Amino acid sequence: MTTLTSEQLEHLETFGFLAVDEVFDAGEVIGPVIGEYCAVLDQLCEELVRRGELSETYAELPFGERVSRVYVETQRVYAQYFDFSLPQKKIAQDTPYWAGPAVFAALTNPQLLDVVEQIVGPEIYSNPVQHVRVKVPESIAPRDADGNVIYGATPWHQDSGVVNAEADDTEMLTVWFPLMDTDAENGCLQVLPGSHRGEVLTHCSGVQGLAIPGAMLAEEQARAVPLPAGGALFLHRKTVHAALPNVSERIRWSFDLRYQPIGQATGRASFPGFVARSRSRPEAELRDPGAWDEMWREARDRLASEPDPSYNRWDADDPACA
Ligand SMILES: O=C(O)CCC(=O)C(=O)O
Ligand SMILES: [Fe+2]
Repeated sequence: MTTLTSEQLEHLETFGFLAVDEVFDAGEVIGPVIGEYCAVLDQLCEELVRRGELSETYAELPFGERVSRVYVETQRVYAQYFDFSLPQKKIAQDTPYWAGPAVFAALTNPQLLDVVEQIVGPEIYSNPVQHVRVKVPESIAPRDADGNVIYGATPWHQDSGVVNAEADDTEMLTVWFPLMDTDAENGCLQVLPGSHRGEVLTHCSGVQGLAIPGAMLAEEQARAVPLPAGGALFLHRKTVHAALPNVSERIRWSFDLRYQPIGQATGRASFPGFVARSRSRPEAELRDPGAWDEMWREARDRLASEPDPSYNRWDADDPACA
């Protein structure tokens, strides 16, 4: 078990982030996840070929090259096919998502939860704000009419800013980890050390989602956080962070998960979270990956017939966004 030192816990407390190079066994956790996503991509390719949108399935290529070929040939991004969360808007009965057993095993990995427990405490809830992010190199990435990469570098934001204000006091911990070694070239995260001590800042809608205006940030203080596969970055909910662009020749692939003490608001009440670990009531822990998938299916069915929830508390015409 990785035991965090008091220096590491102090670092998190003081700077709002902590990078740990060895959290879990990369082969044990990431291998099956990659295997599962290869099957998801396989399905996607078959579907696109059937619909006449892709010339061939590229079945012989490894995941990264295959997904890149699909994005380049179709000039589209299929992020939602891989994600284990639903979009914030326009959810339909057939909105794709992937909540498979290897992904569930990663979310509930005991080595990962051992570290989370040292920060969040022994009663751990898996917050439903969680994503897999596959980013193809910016040099070949599909772009919108204005030339912006469609699924590019995540802009500066706080994770508190992308959930409802009801979760402002929730002790939500973000756990970001790469499925491959990441560095400044292939688009690792960057943080503003100590920014978690401030308020929840104004977030404005932009091409890549909600973003804090540059004028509110001391960007020159940014610290890139490279990480090997098997390592993780832990972030306070108010730590300002962003991703660097993927200027490498390969994909950049990561998970971002959030955990919090059981019983606190998640900030996205219409999405399903679950008890990942409970030392006081172990029988409350969710252990069945099929049940987790079912929870997402039910949420999708329900949300498909309901108005879109809103997770953005700021006005588009907020003067800070002008
Ligand atoms: O991986 C990214 O590009 C962004 C991740 C992020 O913002 C997060 O983990 O909270
Ligand atoms: Fe984030």
